[in-house]
Amino acid sequence: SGNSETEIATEVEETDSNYLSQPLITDNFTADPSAHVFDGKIYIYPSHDIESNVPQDDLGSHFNMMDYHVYSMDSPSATLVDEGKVLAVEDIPWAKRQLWAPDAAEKDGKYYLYFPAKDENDIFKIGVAVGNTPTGPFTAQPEAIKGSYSIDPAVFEDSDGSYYMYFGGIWGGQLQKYRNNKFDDKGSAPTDGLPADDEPALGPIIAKMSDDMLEFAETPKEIKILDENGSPLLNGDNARRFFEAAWVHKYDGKYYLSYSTGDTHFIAYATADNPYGPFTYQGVVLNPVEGWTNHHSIVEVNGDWYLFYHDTQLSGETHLRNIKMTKLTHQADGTIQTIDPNN
Ligand code: FUB
Repeated sequence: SGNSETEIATEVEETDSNYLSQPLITDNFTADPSAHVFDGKIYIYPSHDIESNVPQDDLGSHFNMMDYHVYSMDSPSATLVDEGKVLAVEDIPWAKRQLWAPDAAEKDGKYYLYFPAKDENDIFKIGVAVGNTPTGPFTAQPEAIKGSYSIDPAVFEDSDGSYYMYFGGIWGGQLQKYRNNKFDDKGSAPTDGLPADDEPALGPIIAKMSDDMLEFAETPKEIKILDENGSPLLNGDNARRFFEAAWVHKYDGKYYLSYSTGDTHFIAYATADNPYGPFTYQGVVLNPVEGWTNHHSIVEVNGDWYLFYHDTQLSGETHLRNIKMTKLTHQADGTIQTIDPNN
């Protein structure tokens, strides 16, 4: 097991017709791509996967990442440029390990890189690092964001100039250990702390950001995801309930919350008429990809919409992923056309 990074490029075929699209990066393993258009250019903020020989478990300990690179693209068909390493775990005073899925936001000419990491007690929190350009360098704040917990921050800029962070993920992401923003460790098995299967599932968490983008401006709230009858999705409904990887985009005045269903491996989505929801489940954006995790972003570039996602085409190893992109279609009735990663 364990391809070294130098071996990757020689192993990838030019194209492989078993896949809908090909890896964007072949000299590093990358995952969880958060894409944005800043100043007319595409920037991608992915996780940087590495082989650190930590054994696999249900808490994702094998996802033992140490730094972030930023990538840019002049247009959707351009070659990706590696802008280099922009933040490393040793530069984050409060963080000890596991730099998981990041996101970035721009406000008033400053750039904010948001990231989850475990602290010295192995508790996930969310941090922010600040830069003057989309490619950094980024300087981490000395402490994690006050009141933050769990993983997978996604910061959405609404049309009125408000910014909201969506975050959270169950099992390895530790969300099941919290209720009402309070930590209550219910045991060490991965699923300890989850609701019963006939109880409402845990939802992602939302908090409006402060004007300086460094803090939450309000007490974080849990988002409800409802089924077609207006009832909350249940914890046992693991083909539809939220697991991790929240992302929000706005299309035609509607808010689209997309997320991974984790152990059933879909990117699902739900819609609402305001950023807080409740959201109503609509269907599947992306069918399961190769590898356990499924994690994406959705972004508009010059009027066209794109899905950025990952799979494990280059390595065949669940923790050594490669990012990809493909077009996404909003249909006339507001639904998203389901994407199949394998043709
Ligand atoms: O990349 C590490 C973790 O795996 C992410 O934070 C999750 O969303 C999953 O993709």
